[in-house]
Amino acid sequence: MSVQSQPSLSGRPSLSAKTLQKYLRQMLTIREFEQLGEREFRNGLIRGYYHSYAGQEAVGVGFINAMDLKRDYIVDHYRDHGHCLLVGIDPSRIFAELFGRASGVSGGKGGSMHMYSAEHHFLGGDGIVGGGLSIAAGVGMALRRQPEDGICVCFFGDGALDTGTFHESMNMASLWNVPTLFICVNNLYSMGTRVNEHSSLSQLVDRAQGYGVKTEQVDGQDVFAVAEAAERIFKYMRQNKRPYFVEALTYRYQGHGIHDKASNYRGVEEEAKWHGRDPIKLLTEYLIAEKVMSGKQIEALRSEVLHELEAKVAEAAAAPLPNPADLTKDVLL
Ligand SMILES: Cc1ncc(C[n+]2csc(CCOP(=O)(O)OP(=O)(O)O)c2C)c(N)n1
Ligand SMILES: [Mg+2]
Repeated sequence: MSVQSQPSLSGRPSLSAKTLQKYLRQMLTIREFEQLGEREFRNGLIRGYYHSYAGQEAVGVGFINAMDLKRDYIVDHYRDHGHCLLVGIDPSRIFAELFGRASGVSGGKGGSMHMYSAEHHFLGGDGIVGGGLSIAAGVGMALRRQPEDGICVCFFGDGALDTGTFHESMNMASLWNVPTLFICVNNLYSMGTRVNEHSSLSQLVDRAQGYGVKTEQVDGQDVFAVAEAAERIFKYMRQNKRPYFVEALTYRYQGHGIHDKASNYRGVEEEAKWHGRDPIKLLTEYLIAEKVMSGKQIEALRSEVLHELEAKVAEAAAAPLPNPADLTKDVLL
């Protein structure tokens, strides 16, 4: 499937105006959050790594809104800030984690890649490529033994398909009927390596099908398409208690991490093409065409979101650093 050949949203009327406005706010929040985060990295408030989710917002919005976070769980990879926002973690606690503050969601000891909130059923980002897959299979197995029909959702990149744990996890999840939804976020690159240079098969879904797992591709730029697929897949999984594999086709706007300019492995033409199908732009155009919101209202919403997030940055920056005495607390020794 070439998502770039589809110029506009698929436009399913099943989503109400209220839902679409909520999705727009969420996508704008993620986009603005990442821009503020990168700004604060450059200002020296954040050290280490920063992997932006900008460009990939519709994938998280479509899937996480379809989850029931009273009974479902997420296991994530390191590109995790947007997902933390979507499960309802206060942005000041996410910024505080990035700033290494005690009020951070992981007590300021995890940083960008290791956000964690059991309370929000968010079982962590992970700096190890593929590291979440077997954990997600295990969580799914535990959920299968409980009466609530819960599902574990695992997000990972195209690069994770090249790890051994991908094959082990798919095999056991299929064999033991584990209700884990494996979402491979194919943003075309694993660091600077293009997907056709690291995957022997051009269709990533084919790599999961070998384990007898149901698969599908979804246009990750189109929030309607993601939301529709998510609702249908969750229904199937709750009824059938089976794993599922989705390849979400999308693009990351920034380099792999904040230190990567991406200019040595991809061109401006490719970037421009994907920006032409930006998930926020597509939804915005749809809302204006359908007279759900005016351009002015959308700009006002963007400013409101930015204003709110700036206050969260200030709150996080004023928070204290962790107590050195807590250094080994929450650490398995
Ligand atoms: C096991 C392991 N091998 C290598 C790395 C180094 N590494 C960090 S990110 C990355 C690329 C992963 O790309 P992908 O899975 O496509 O995710 P994306 O960054 O595109 O979201 C690599 C190779 C690592 N962190 N862990
Ligand atoms: Mg990738």
